[in-house]
Amino acid sequence: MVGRATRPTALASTPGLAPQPQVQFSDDNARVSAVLPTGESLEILLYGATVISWKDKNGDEKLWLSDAAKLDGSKAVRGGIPLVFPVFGTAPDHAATAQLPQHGFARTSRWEFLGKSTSESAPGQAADLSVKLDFGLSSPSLDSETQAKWPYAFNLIYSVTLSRESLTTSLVVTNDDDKPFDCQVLLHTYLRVKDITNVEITGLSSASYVDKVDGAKTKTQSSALTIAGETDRVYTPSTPPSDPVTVLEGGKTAFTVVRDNLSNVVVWNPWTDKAAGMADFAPKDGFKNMLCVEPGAVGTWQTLEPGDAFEGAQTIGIGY
Ligand code: TA6
Repeated sequence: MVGRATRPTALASTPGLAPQPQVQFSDDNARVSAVLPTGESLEILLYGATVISWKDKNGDEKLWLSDAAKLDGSKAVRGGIPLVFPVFGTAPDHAATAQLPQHGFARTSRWEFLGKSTSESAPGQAADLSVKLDFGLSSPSLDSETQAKWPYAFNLIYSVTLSRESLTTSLVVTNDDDKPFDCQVLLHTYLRVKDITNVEITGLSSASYVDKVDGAKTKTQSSALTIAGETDRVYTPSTPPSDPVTVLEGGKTAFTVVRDNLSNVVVWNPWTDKAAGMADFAPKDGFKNMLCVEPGAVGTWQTLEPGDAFEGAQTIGIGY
């Protein structure tokens, strides 16, 4: 475990080695940041282990973050990549999670930074071109009120890997209890787009979905998805998770999202009224520049027996 530091600490790298990713950890302002030798960068808040910034080699931000987002742990971050666990939304009919807040406690808990690892440069390769940052959250680190609401022994390991043209986030849930528990997992990614009215999403055709804007009716996606109003849908694609969901802007690929062991994709844009109703959503027309594409296992419950683990991941690729 990395020791408590007052000033940002640059994690050491070996002299003479190829240029290395630079990682800074600041316990005080609860952040970890990383920069690749080629310029790509990342910033993660220990509150919720929330990725709050991801920039490409040109310094262009890929994630949307509200100007009014709370970054002090007082509320889930409005933007970036909040982590949803152990319940998606609220589940009043599911006794074990009925008392938990919307989207669970992982996104509002303070995680620990467990350390970094970098890719080994292949002989002759100029530089180490990816860095993996690991974060942990386990039941003893929850406050007593939350422990009382969800009295299970668990361990979460969250790994964020920054590479040149992609970002991978993977979550491992382990049941350390002597009784089974149910959970749901989702990576609530807020992608930044230039103009939502110019966006098309492919890779969901013929997928069934629950339309939460239309009385939770179950429907089937016919063609590419465009966003022209409030959208809140839970998709269950019939295609394998390895088949990408692609976000195009003006016909050009902006993002590809590939899932691993996550059978659902939630697509969300609050549009005008919902954005106006959220105090931490700013600017109010910010919905024109964000699109949530959220891989998850939320259609049913994952039941973990004692000692069992569940792992799910996403890889977001950048289209230049
Ligand atoms: O993932 C989509 C969704 O469940 C929407 O229903 C909307 O509520 C959104 O999450 C944001 O939830 P939050 O609790 O962050 O306000």
